Amino acid sequence: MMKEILSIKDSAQEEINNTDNLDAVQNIRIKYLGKKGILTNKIKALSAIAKEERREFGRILNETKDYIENLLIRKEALFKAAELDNVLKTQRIDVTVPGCFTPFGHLHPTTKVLDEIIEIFLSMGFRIEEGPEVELDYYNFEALNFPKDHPARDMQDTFYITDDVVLRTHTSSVQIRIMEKHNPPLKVIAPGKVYRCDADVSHTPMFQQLEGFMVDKSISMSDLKGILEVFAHAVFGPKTPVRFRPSFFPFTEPSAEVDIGCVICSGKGCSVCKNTGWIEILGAGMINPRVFEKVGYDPDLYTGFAFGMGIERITMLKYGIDDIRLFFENDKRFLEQF
Ligand code: 2NL
Repeated sequence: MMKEILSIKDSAQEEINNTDNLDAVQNIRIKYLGKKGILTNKIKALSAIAKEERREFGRILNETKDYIENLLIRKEALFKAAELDNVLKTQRIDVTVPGCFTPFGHLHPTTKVLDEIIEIFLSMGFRIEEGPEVELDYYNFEALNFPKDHPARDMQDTFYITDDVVLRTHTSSVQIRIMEKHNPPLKVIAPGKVYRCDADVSHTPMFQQLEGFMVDKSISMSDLKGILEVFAHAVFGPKTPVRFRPSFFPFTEPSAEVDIGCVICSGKGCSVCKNTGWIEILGAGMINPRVFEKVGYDPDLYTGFAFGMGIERITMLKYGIDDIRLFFENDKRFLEQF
């Protein structure tokens, strides 16, 4: 037994001395010390030896194992050092070579405009609220005084999930949820994605909207005019003409559409303003008392205004973009201009 151990030790030592690469060292480790290695097998065989001798052979075997392991580690260290030496000699780094330039990205134009608009309303004391994009028919239509046969409720205009669940068509639904939960005074904006069954140069099935409302005792149309004029002047410049034109929405009474002097032709008349000199930027009005009744407000005590705008539309007007689909194509030649 002793002879055998010594011969194992000698042959391992010789093999290790004669290796010339790291892989070979690893193979020798497996050959002698691996799970089925020569020395490992000897250690396993200890149990078959007479008890009196077992202790002594065990000790010698373990010493031999440590001895071989040490030789292996030293040899490995030698090869690793040589390898590093080689890398340092052959792969010198030239710190004077110019670095790679990583171009900076930036926010999407509609995100920039949305952020700008939000900032304007925050500065006037509005707070931001959000709500679900998959919405109950009740919050999207019913509470907003849409009659059952209103064309917007048609499957051709609205994405229905079930009979009474829709993809919200405006963020007014958020405002109803807020009014249901909180009593006036309230001054809220609700930005977010909305969905309509529509697609052409000025419509996409998803677009972003920002609606806002204010409710308190004795809020009037002049509050609405003041707030929206500040908004229009902040986005389109302080000299931009602003006008209110009578309109109709089920959720406001009276209702108005707000126009600015055409940003393309400065009011002279062009194809964008269809020769009227004016461009519509948003819809607004005094909240219909029927909406107040739905959310449990006393319409004799409270009044309020509300407005809504499409963010893509505002962005198109601000930058003179003529096709809404450009926002969704991710063409860097377009996006890099903002
Ligand atoms: C448009 C018109 C508008 C509102 C949205 C509103 C919300 C509540 C109550 C009453 Cl909770 N009104 N929102 C009012 C008038 C117009 O949007 O053209 N949007 C793109």
